[in-house]
Amino acid sequence: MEDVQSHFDQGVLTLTFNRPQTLNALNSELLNMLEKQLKQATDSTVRAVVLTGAGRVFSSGQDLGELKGKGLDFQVHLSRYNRVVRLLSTLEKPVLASVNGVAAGAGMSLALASDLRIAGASAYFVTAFMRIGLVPDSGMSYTLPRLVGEAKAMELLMLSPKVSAAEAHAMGLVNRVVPDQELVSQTQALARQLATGPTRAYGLLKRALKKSSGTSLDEMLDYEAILQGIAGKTKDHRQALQAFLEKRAPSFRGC
Ligand code: LHQ
Repeated sequence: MEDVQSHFDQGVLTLTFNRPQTLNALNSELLNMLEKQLKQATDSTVRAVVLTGAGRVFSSGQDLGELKGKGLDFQVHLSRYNRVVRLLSTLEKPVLASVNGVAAGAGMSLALASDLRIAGASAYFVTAFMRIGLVPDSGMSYTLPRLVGEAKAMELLMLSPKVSAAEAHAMGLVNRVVPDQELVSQTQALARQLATGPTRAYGLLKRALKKSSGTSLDEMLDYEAILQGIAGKTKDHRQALQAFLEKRAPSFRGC
């Protein structure tokens, strides 16, 4: 069985962490496979990506057995995580994390590096790093304060509490909470909605929001104008404009 299962349907690439015996703990093999599959997700037929976990959880984070067993080189290993996080962040199409059960440690980092998060009602998040005397990695010290603010991020990182799906929703950590039994269907429905959207514009939107966090309004106004120049030339924009004027629904092709 593959450590990351891949399923493609109607423009949606679903990547499922598949090591249920360790609660989908992330090890070198899984991360290498995830990196390879995310690189393939740049193909234009893929218009949305879903990350999720097989069995009862999303992911328990770094495989602690691997850390203990092999005396893993932290720097080499972290570069695997970092390549994956960079791919998630720069992939010019929506990435949706569908969180079942728990997302812990670097598993939570991957959920936070996605563009949107949908969670089952019984899911929870735990930063976990401090519980084993480590600092946040895989981008969490960047993504978490941006999502929940610095004070809350400090609390979640220092004290490592269990954060329920409802609490996560209230603090802006997840976008939607749905009944557990509807998580798969609602994830796929949202992913299909994204996969029929203006893919180029979504990609440019990702660039814009990423740029905005370290930029002044003045610089951002110029950058927005550059991106709009690109979006304004897409076929999707032109046909959506025409559709609006003709009072009919647009049909996005992703180009
Ligand atoms: C596991 C794991 C796991 C292996 C459960 N590994 N087996 C760090 C270092 C270096 C480089 C890169 O990045 C990082 C970042 C990190 O991710 S640090 C944080 C690592 N993760 C954790 O510390 C979480 C550890 N796990 C837990 O706290 C709990 O298992 C959670 C809260 C996830 C779930 O609790 P339960 O639902 O009560 O399940 P459980 O604890 O009974 O676990 C079930 C099985 O899964 C069990 O194995 P067993 O053979 O006894 O059934 C666990 O040993 C195994 N497992 N997490 N990360």
